[in-house]
Amino acid sequence: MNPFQNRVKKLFENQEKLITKTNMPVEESNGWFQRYKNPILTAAHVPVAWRYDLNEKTNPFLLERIGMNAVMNSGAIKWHDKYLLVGRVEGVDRKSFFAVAESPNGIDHFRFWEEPITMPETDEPATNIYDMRLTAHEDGWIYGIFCAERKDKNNPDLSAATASAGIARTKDLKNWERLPDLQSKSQQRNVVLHPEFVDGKYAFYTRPQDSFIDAGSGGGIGWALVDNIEKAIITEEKIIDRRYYHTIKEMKNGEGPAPIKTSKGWLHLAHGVRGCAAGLRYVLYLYMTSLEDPSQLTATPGGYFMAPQGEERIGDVSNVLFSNGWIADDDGRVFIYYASSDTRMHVATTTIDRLVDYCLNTPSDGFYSYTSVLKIKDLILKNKSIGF
Ligand code: M1P
Repeated sequence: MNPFQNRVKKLFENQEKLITKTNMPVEESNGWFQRYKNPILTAAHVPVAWRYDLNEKTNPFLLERIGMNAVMNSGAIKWHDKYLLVGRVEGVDRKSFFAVAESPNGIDHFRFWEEPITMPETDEPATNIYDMRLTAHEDGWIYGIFCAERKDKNNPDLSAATASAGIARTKDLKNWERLPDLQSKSQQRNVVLHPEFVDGKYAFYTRPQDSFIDAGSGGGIGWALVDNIEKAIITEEKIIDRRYYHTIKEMKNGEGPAPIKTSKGWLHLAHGVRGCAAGLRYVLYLYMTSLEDPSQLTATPGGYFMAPQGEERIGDVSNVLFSNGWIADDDGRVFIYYASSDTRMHVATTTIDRLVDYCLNTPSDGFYSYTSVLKIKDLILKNKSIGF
């Protein structure tokens, strides 16, 4: 074996070591979920053959030809007994694309499929596509709803962009049919398709926003019914999960993955954003809605469910947790797939029962320090009454 071949061998061996590393739970104290030690997908997990020209004649220095920057915000689905993530892979050129990674247990051994997804374009190609939410809809298709970003042609500012919801569907996660983007009066990001028809229509969780970055007057997570998914147009949109002053979602919020149906209602995971001296802080929170009317809130536990911790706090966009994928397994376990600081993917595990209990029994935000103290005193009293 010549030195070039040796180095190629090493590249594959190192990656194999990374992919096959066993992931161990780390100690947690609040009972809500279980974090794991290792990130499950990173730029280093992206297949060697996507990055290197492995021919000694054309790449004698064995340089990486196509650099990868991050694997983050991934959609998730259980498919033929495997745990699949549709990762947002971001190259060093700042462009994101989608690629499926598969694990036998949902916790480690995530390996990318042979090729990234070739997402068909609409008539107006998007500059960047990212953050796919997967929905196995009762109409029989698996939908991927994602952000399609384009240069704002009406704004001379070089950085001005528009965000809209791209829609595509598949039966095998390999071949995708692209449908026209969701039409809406405002820009949209973090749009999610509800898994069931509501009043015979497709139902979307939306996130109207004034501009590419600012939610502005878009009051929170919205809800809209659409007649035809092949030409999805929002005519009416109502806000179902508002933003409030001095809460974890004061600046912005957005639906995470498609909600999970439980006997107690629809379980939702979302992200909330607040401003602070260090910039924006993204955390994850939960809420529930009614089975009869999924647009009606039934439980709004106050505060965050998960916040960036330790090394999760550092990355390309620091102080961010973001989730657009979770899997509810048949045995009641839930795998929460979340990205930290727009850089890497992690998993946390929990159960439906724990999440529902959390939602129904965690006090809502009372909006004042005074009400927070009252809630603590209530709990102290309750504990005193049983001798603690
Ligand atoms: O950088 C943090 C996140 O910012 C955006 O989310 P939102 O629209 O709620 O602000 C998205 O671009 C997301 O991809 C990113 O992780």
